Amino acid sequence: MSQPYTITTAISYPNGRPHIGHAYEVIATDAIARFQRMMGRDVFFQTGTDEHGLKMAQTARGRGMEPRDLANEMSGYFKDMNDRLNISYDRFIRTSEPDHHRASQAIWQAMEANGDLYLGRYEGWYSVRDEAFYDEKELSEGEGGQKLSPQGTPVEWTVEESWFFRLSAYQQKLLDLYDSQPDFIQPDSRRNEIMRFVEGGLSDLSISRTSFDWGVKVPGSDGHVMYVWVDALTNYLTGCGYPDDAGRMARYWSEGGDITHIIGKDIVRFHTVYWPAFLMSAKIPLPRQVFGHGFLLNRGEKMSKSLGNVADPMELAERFGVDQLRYFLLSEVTFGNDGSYSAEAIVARSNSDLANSFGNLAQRTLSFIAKNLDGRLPEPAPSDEDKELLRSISEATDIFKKAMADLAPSVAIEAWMRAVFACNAYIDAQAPWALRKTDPSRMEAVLATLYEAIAHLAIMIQPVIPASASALLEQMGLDENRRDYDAIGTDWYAALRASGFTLAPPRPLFPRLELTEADA
Ligand code: ME8
Repeated sequence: MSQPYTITTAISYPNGRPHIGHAYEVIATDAIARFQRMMGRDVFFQTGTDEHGLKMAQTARGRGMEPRDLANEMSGYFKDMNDRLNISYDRFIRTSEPDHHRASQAIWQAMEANGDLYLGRYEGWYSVRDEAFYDEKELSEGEGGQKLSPQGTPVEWTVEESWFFRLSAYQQKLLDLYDSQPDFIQPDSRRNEIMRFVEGGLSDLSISRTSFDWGVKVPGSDGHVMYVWVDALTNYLTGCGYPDDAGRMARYWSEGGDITHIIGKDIVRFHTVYWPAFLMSAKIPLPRQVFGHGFLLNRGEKMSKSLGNVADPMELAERFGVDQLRYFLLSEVTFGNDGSYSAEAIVARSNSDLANSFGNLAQRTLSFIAKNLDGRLPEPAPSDEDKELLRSISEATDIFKKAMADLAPSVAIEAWMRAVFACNAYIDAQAPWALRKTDPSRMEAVLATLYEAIAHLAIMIQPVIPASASALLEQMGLDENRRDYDAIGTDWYAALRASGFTLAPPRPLFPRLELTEADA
């Protein structure tokens, strides 16, 4: 059986519709999941919605509806977005689902059994927007003396009876973890930030609420619901079969397992301090890595509802195309850093890389074959230059694979793009259209080389632009089980020729995108 690989996104608060930041995270994670599947791994990829907590309860109240109805409505938009963006999730989890309540109560009981929970009284600052408690020393002052969290959101003084988790007991264990597993927090800048925070000392964490009831009930403690982050983080275990399905857990969440959480930089603390502490307490294995990606900014500015600059990913996908949007986000932004998007940038990137470079290469090669050879696949007679081109593509594939395995999609795409340029330089140098009259057999050899090269480029880039790449491979006659990385380096071309396959006139893959006046 192939080696398991577990990968998750954060689960989103469905207190509004998804924005481009949500789309970015799930697209990046999807590309990595697809890549690992192409490497033959048994991937479990989970995403979903985080439906409990005060933020959901307050938003619902503001709209005069029940939290459950708000969650049902909005979660649907997140799921639709995933389906529209071609996200290959294995499970879309909703934290209101019964198996998730069961998992959350089980981890609670395991932490309790370990002696890490106690009943007390919480007095302190809480931000509903962040669903987070803060120490006085972390706060700043905004307009009218309003206290603000480090994220700039308002905090309120909160006093209530609460269960506590003995987080203070985990300081050294966490520091040891960061030490012994240096890749646990990535990128390194986030790791340093978290290490400094933990070195500064940890207070026990309030993990239940009594002032509202929209959440997972605390077992054996009437009137208490779990602090939303306790149940939210547990979603990762629910999807892996915790606590009832030991076989599934052994596969997707085991000691030393290849488990990666992809999340945004604002929630790294929850995933790298609270989460490993909860897991240690409950005696459950830890994930291998937490990767905190950067934020997506609208033309360099933070998106916010009040600025009215929150982009709807569905509109962008509708207008520019799903693969164009995916390609833009993954190539333009170095994974881990903040990045900016704008209509101009999406159009420029898509036209230069996809339409002009790759699309045009495929289109002119394939239509030339369809027209001049009536779709018969040209006969190879590889010269040194031909071999050199194919060798450079196979090298680019190795770089691509390494970069994707290291969670660096923009580096992977750069290697792909260099290989596309190499093909374009080759086609210009060999000028097959000029060979048609002077040396038809050399023309065939050049076209055969290009045919293989283009197929390999399409195979390579599938995790990023899955629909366009597979449409191209389909047109080119590559069998579905011949489209993973192993196909590169086999003699699929000879087999395809021998099968008598004929190429139909190709359909263009990437239309040239245009800006409108509204984009200026
Ligand atoms: O934080 N650019 O949910 P959420 C890039 N429910 N990523 C962004 C972003 C932006 N502008 N804005 C948000 C939550 N994100 C919790 C998570 S996980 C157990 C619980 C990212 O809907 C954000 O960093 O506020 C997070 O990873 C994800 O979108 C969901 O954010």
